[in-house]
Amino acid sequence: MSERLEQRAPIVGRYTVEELALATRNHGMPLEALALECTPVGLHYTLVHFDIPMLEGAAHRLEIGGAVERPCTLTLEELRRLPARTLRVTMECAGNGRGQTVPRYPSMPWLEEGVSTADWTGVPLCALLAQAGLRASARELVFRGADRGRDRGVVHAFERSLPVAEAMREEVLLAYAMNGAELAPQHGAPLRLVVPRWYGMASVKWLVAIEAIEESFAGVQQAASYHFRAAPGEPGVPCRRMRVNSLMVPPGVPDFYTRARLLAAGPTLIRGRAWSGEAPVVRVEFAVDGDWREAVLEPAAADTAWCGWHLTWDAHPGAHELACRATDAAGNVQPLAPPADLGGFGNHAVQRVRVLVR
Ligand SMILES: Nc1nc2c(c(=O)[nH]1)N[C@H]1C(S)=C(S)[C@@H](COP(=O)(O)O)O[C@H]1N2
Ligand SMILES: [Mo]
Repeated sequence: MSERLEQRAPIVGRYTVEELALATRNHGMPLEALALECTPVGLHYTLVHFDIPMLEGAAHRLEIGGAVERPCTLTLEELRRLPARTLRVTMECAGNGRGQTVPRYPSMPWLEEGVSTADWTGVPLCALLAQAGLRASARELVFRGADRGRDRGVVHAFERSLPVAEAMREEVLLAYAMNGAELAPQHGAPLRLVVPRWYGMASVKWLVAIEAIEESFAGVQQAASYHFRAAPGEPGVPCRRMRVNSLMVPPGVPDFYTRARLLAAGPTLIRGRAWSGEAPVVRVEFAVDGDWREAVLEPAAADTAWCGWHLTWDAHPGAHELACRATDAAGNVQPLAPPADLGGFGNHAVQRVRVLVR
């Protein structure tokens, strides 16, 4: 499918006006918010492909159909009456880090801030699918958002699918609340899917329909976009679980324009967060000018959320480059350089922070 669709030409060098427009519409989490385990709604990163639909909760309907015994239409009130679950979930955009790749795919030019953690409340999807009577012949569930636009030359609604086994995981939620409040418009009000451990594109916002299908879904956002491809023409590997990654709170104070960090010499607390959608994080290392040492790992609040880490660094005067690197229980380690990827997906290379110690 990818062959037949438009592909934008890669960019080398300066950021374009189109990238700037995407970067001002969408936004990342300011890295100082890594100090908080749960990201306040206004600081949570946002990624919106088209326009934010302004939906009314009272008028909202969720349709469940396709390969189910009992197709149905649910109001938000009906969903709220079902047993709810709240989960702390770290979500990261699959394109996070794209802005640091060379050449760059023309899309949201995240540097490293397209990640956040929130408490999502809603109905486990598996309960609704059981109620609707999912047929044994069903292979995937397609989730449709209310937003529409054109990408890769095709006008479409934002739609993504999950294989039945993934959709049936008890932690997959139809969420109507975030951090204890109704969803904000930019985060999918009044109803969205939340797929813990997967990159953010799976968590369809402004959810209006779920359809069980007996084949694999061929929509643009599923079959063409969101594939790891090292070279043009490759069928690619679909982006699914978040790769192991970590970030630190940039220490000291910033220079306003360059964001370079300034700090005083002496013992300095360095702290950050680490996550992986594949397996629990088991190790975080920290480097000063390429010299690696162990950080102290803190327990995660939930296995669907990032964990904290910290250490004390005795900062010596001079210009230094700090870095952090996480490893998960499956043996995945962050690379030192971005993995080659045409779409700029899954860049989990170590974060580098330049500091000037005085
Ligand atoms: N309907 C719809 N759902 C969507 C998107 C979108 O553009 N439309 N963007 C996806 C992507 S790429 C990401 S990373 C997450 C971001 O969720 P957030 O903005 O609440 O952080 O939403 C996903 N769900
Ligand atoms: Mo994303």
